[in-house]
Amino acid sequence: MSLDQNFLWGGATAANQCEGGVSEGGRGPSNIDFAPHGEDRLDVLEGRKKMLSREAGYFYPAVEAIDMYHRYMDDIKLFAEMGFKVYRMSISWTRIFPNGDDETPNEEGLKFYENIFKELKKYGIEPLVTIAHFDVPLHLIKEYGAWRNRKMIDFYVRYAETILRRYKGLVKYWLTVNEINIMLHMPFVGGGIVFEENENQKEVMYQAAHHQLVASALATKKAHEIDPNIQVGCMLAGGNAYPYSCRPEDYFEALTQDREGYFFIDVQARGKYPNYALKKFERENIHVVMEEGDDQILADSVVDFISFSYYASRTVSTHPEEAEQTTGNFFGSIKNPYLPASEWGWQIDPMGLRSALNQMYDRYQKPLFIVENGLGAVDVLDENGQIDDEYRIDYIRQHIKALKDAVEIDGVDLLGYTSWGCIDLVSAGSGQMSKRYGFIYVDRDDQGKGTFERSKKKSFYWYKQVIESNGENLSSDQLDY
Ligand code: P53
Repeated sequence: MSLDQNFLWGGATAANQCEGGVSEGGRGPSNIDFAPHGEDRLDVLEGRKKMLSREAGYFYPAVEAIDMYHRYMDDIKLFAEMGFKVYRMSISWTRIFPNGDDETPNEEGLKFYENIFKELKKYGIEPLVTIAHFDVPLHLIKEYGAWRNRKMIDFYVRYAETILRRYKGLVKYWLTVNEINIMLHMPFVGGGIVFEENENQKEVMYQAAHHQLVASALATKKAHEIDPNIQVGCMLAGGNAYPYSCRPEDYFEALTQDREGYFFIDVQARGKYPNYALKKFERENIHVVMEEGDDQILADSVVDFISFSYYASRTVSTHPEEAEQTTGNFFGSIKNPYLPASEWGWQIDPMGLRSALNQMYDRYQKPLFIVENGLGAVDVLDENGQIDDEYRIDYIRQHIKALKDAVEIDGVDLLGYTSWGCIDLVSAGSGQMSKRYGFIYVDRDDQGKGTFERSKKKSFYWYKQVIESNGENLSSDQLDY
């Protein structure tokens, strides 16, 4: 058995990390425009308020990002050259509704994405579009407190309906909210949340999450009404937790941590809050205000497929003092003695991808889609100005082998694979350019210097061969680059 001939190979990006052009085409300001490079990026208290007025004198990498706003034609050409069948991207909310609560959409923004979709179609590339990828209009943050406010549901649904209608026939695959569980880990990035002093932060995050879940269900319903051919997916920041020991308590701890993420997908795929979550709210004094009818909304509109990002796995213990900690990938983790790690401490675990695919397929019995996977690494140009990124090839090769095992040996239903940051872009977590994921190198550094010029890395030629052979030829021995 091999992968289906229609398997969707491609790459993934997000508007906030690659477009730049933040004040062009009638676009309004958005949360990530105000997320600086450096340690303060994730601040959600006092510092954040300063950043929102750009008082603090930081460097804000999203402002120009990799200038894709002006270069998308050339970039799509490169994606086509690699043979992409699918390109995952996101729409910038404030290009469509500059303030978020505007009565009418911005035609220039709508046109911009229409041109992109038409360009993709020219090459036979299917767009996979995220409606909200770490993207909240600044005006909605300042006026309404962003997703903590129930009014966000209406603003989001109006935005979603506008683009679903406009791009009917051009876009078949939609994702409602990127990494919806990131709300619990990076609430400003995921939900535009800035905390007040001494408030119950968990309660705020779960309330905001409830609003996103209801909004996502309503958008899913609209999508199916507008075009029954549309396929809507949810999106989880994936990667499972291992128990550090075989203590039964450690096993249960791992299960509990996995449920923190699965909670969101349980609601979106099964249509109701799971009991373990309701019990947790009770126990931890988290009061989530739900309106009458919300249950029905959630039950009425479950997603068609389940997508997720996968970079690393985590390890947990009820006795963390017994083991060494690592930064993991924002989730905090114990160092797994069996796994190597990336330069950023993300623990590399291809087998964990096979396990995650199996777990999710067992749990939901819906088609899955790996919409992010890749290695953030520092690339160095050699004397000929080329990049021999065998480390990146090796990482992706191992993960492709693992997904093939999940499909071919275990029978998991997998729609496709889009590697993250198929072109170098700004890191969501750190704001760095030097944390590169791409097959295409972009001349731009952490201080905002560089020409934006694009060049092909060794992995570019390798990935082209992978797609050409539908995942059969994963070797990099014979590459002519
Ligand atoms: P960066 C944390 C953990 C897992 C995935 O991340 C995450 C994050 C946030 O950083 O985000 C996804 O750029 C996200 C992308 C992001 C990518 O992973 O921090 O959907 O926007 O760029 C990689 O290395």
